[in-house]
Amino acid sequence: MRANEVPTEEIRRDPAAFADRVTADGRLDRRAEAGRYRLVVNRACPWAHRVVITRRLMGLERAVSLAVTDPRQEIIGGEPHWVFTEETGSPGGLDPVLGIHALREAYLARDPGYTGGVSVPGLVDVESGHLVSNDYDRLALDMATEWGGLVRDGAPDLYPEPLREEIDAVGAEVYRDLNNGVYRAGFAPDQEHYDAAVGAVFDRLDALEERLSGQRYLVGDTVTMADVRLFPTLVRFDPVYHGHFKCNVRKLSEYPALWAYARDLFQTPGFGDTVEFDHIRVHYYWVHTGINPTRVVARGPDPRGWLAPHDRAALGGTPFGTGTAPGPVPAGERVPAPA
Ligand SMILES: N[C@@H](CCC(=O)N[C@@H](CS)C(=O)NCC(=O)O)C(=O)O
Repeated sequence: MRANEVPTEEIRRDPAAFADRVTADGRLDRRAEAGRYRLVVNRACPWAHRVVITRRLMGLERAVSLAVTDPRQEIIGGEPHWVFTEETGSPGGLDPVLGIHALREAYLARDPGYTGGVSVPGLVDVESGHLVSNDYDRLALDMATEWGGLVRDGAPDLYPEPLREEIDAVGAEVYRDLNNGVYRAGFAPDQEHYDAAVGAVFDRLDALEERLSGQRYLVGDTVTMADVRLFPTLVRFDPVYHGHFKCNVRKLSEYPALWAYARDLFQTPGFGDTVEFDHIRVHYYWVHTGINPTRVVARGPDPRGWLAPHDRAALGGTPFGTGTAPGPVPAGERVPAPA
């Protein structure tokens, strides 16, 4: 199903088309080298958002540059495609580094016969223009654990060995019921599929509310990949999933612990400074014409609520453990503060 079609069956996710592994020692497919790769994202996309947050927490901004596509996909050959536009800062509608207009050009550079879907995030080899990987999960995990000498001094351990099993277990439930669950609800082809999906969304939120009432972070005492996985869905919940995807049993802001947890992360460097609410609202409401044919973009809610005090420090824990917070967002990558 394409994002601009009326859903006729349950949403299905294909495995990543290209999934080359990038590591500091190059022992798998490719070597991580400063300046060699460009990360193509869209600020609306929650899957891309996880890689953007990880890149920033690990201080990889200088090593891997960032290319941001327009939240409005362009129809090319009948399908919506991620493109670079003047309006979102790419002169002449071309990415200044890769020289391409549509991300699909990097897929085709990699495989001229490629006919599958094109998704963000995409890691592109700057010199050849080839897509290296669109495997968001692996890209984020490898940046967190495999980019060795390229990460900043004081980078946190987002995937500590002793907690990996628990991070993966929590992450699998969050993926099924929330990250992907909201899409299953929003693109449900009928009442039955919607009821099942929306039930799972709120059962999971209820369980997380309980878990996060007694602890500051999802797993352990510091920010981990489990939080990086959950945050992009929470930050989109009230602006787009509540209305556009019909996940409206409750708002995030009606869950005291979850809402405070989400604000705590939002106010932690590396999280809120990667969120662009306008891109989120415009992308979802404008592109999904199968479920919102008028393309009218909903206005609310007022994003300033994200800056309210969270009072979560009393629960203990510290965001980066023995590490430190990332520095300021590089010029050219700043997003507007909620206003
Ligand atoms: N490729 C992964 C996740 C990435 C993904 O779904 N990205 C979305 C944007 S949020 C995308 O680019 N979809 C293609 C499209 O919208 O045409 C998957 O299919 O599960």
